[in-house]
Parts: sequence; structure tokens; C-alpha cells
Amino acid sequence: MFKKILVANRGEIALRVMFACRELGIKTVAVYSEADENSLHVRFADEDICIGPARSADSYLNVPAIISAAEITGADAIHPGYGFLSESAYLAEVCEACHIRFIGPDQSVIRLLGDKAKARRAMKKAGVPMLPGSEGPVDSEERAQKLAREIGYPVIIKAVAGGGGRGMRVVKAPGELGHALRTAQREAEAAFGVGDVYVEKYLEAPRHIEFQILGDHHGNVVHLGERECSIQRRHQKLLEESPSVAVSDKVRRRMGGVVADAARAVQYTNAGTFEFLMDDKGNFYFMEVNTRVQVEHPVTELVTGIDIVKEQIRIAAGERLSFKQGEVTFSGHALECRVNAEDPVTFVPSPGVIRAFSVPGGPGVRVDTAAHAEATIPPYYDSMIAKIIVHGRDRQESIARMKRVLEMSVIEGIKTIIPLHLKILNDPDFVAGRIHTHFMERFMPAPKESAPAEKSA
Ligand code: MV4
Repeated sequence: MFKKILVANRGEIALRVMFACRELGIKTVAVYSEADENSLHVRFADEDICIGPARSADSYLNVPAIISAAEITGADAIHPGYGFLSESAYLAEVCEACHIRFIGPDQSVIRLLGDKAKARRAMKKAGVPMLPGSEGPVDSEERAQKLAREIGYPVIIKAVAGGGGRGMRVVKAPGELGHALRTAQREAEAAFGVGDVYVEKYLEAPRHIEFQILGDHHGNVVHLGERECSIQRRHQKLLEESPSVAVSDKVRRRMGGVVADAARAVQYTNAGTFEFLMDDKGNFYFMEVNTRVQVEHPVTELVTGIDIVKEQIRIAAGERLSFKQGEVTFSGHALECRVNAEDPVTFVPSPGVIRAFSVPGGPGVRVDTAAHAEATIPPYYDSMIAKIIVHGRDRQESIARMKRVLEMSVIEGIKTIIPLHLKILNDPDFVAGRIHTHFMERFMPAPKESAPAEKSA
């Protein structure tokens, strides 16, 4: 087992990783930017190193600074958390060269799955259900026109290097295709340095359903069931749950099996998430694989009782998964609300000093946060300041539990989206489980023609 892990992240996920390290008896190294000197992830680490100025590009995204910090402190592994360098094949490659273990899949697997066209091909070959679409990138308008005619409109153009909704274009009719193709290519080139795009059939109002998997270095892969993440805005998830109302035990077993087989086919190791779109008939279609631990992993931890971050560390250290698929059980229902420091109506970020911070606990409540009274929320990073996760015997109980936690939370000095979460939790369609990826549009201030939701972020 590792003796010392460097946590290449900040905020709640840095703390979450340190909790796992402590429980496993592993020393921790925090890295921090000049804006985070007084933050909890620095205070709770055994050692800490400043890696640069506030801007992410100069600190949390600075590979040489992070590798140097690991070498200076003698860390034997790096946990990247989510965001920042968590899906950087480059960091994983440099770690390998420096004999520092990267806690995540192999760099070649990150690279394969990071290319959405390659991932699509690999997953199709492995038997994962796909929407009709192009085999690899589409370069000419003629090919795109022919393909779209075969598939049928609407179609969607996606950047090969994209993900998370960046560089996408929905095309409703042949007349729009040429322009959409060129714009998408240009946007992708500007955003990712790779202009390649691919085409697939567009689903109008699907659910977002994802499967959590764990794979060790001995060929064992298990799935930990699904999370439904349909409640999102501009590709930022707001509320996640497990199980999904749209997934039966039988479908979970079948899709979980498909996903675990596909993970084995690409020699996937460590934690991963297979994202799907589900249509109104319950059909699943592959979207992408996330090669990191995700923000919403706690909902899966609550329904399975498995500590995903500890498993990531054990797997990276070469240990075998300590349980088999048949030993994974699903109990009750879990719900997560992301508490962002934003105006609950306009979503304008609200950084500043938190004057009061009190989120009640009680049965079935977990709060993952690095926030506290007197803490400063810097303007440089993501606005998520806490995750409130509840576990109930069923969906109804977790909704009621979440409502009482949100109603009794006191956060002063900054604005949060807690009032928006309460609106969602009181919505009859949400309560009935009638949700899809466009659910939030009705909560938004007057929709504009050029609302950026379907465009590049
Ligand atoms: C789609 C789609 C409909 N049809 N692909 C958005 C993020 C990126 N990973 C893929 N996305 C979508 N791909 C097809 N063929 C709709 C979306 C989409 C979406 C997906 C998941 C969660 C929220 C979303 C919001 C708008 C569009």
C-alpha cells in the first residue's frame, strides 16, 4: 500500500480523498494555490506545498509544479480528484515516467476514451448499444449530408475532443447541416485544438443515466448500479439520484453486465462512469466514459455501502477488488443536491466571505464540503461549495429528508442555489420521476433564441 498520497485538487474532493487516506493509514500532501492558503484541505493534510498563483492554469493545472511537489515530498501516488487534471492522459503519462502512481486508469485508456469517436467505436465493438451515427470523424459536408439522410433528422454534431456539451450542434434539417458542421469544427478547433467532429442521431428529451464501475489490475470489473443525472443546467448537473425511477432491477443487471463487459474489453482499471442517454421507451444509448471519480459518487456510496475513493486507492496499489458482483447490494434511495455559490435565479456566481454556515445532520444525511463560517469563496474556481447527500428507504423518504435539510440550512454572506433545489423538490413532475435533460428549462428566466445550452460552453 502507498505510504503517502499527493492530492492534486482543492475543496471538498481534496478533503474527501484525504478522509480515505486517513482511514487507510496513508499520509497526505496538499497542493494549493495562493488563493487557497487558508483552506481546509491545506489544514488537514500532513504536508502542504504552494504550487502557484490563484489562476488554475498557473497552479492546479500545472503538471510540472505538481510533479515537483510529489518528488519533493516523496509521495508515491497522486490522486487527481475530479476536474482539473483528473482526465489528463498527459499527467498520467508523466506520473508513469516518474514512477509515481496515478490513481486512475492507464494513460492509454484515458487517451482512448477521451477521443469520443474512438470511444464510440471501441464501445460499439464491445457490444454497448449505440445511436446510429458516423464511424469516426466526418470531414466533408457531402459525407455528413449522406449520413444524416440515412440516420434521419434531427442529428447532432459533436466534437471528438469534446464532452460535457462543448462544441455540439443540433441540426434539424439538411439546409442547416453545412453551416453547423463548419461552425462545430471551428469551435472544436478553437476550444480543444482538434477540429474533428462526428455525427449521430439526436434524441429530443432523454434521461441522463450513468453506471459506476470499478476495475482492478487482475481483470475483475464490477458495476455499482446507476445514477440518474437528468437535472442539469448547461451541462452542469444540479441534482443526482440512485436508483433511477426508470431503471428496474432487471435492466440494472442487464445494463450493468453490458458495461462491466465493455470495461473489461478495454482493460479498464480504477473507477469509471459509463454515461448513457435513455429515450422515453427505456432504450439506452452510449454517450461517453468518464475516467475519473465523479462529483456525484456519494449517491452510489450510500446505496451500495462501498467507499469508492478507498477502492480507487486500493486498486491503484495493485490490490484485488475485495468483493464480487454478487456481493454488491443496493439499498434504499440516495439524492444529492449540489450547493453552488450562485444566484438561484440568474446563476451569476456569488463568491465572497461566508458569514454563517450551518447544515443540519441527522439520520441519513451526509455533507461533503470544505466550506465553513468565515471561509472565503474565491472567484477563480468552480462555484460548488457543498454537496448535500441524503439516504432514505425510498425516493419519497429521501426527497422529504433533503427538503428538511435544505429548509434548515443557514448559509449567510453569499448566495446559494438552495432555493432552486427546493423548487425542484416540490415540483410535481420531479416528485413523480417525470424528468429528462431539459427539465430545468422551465425554471429558467425567459428562454432566449441564442441560449447557450446547446452551444459551446
Ligand atoms: C446528445 C443528446 C441527444 N442526442 N446526443 C450533452 C453533453 C454531451 N456529453 C452529450 N450531450 C448530449 N448528447 C444525442 N445523440 C443530448 C445531449 C444533451 C444532454 C445530455 C446529458 C445531460 C444533459 C444534456 C443537455 C442537453 C443535451
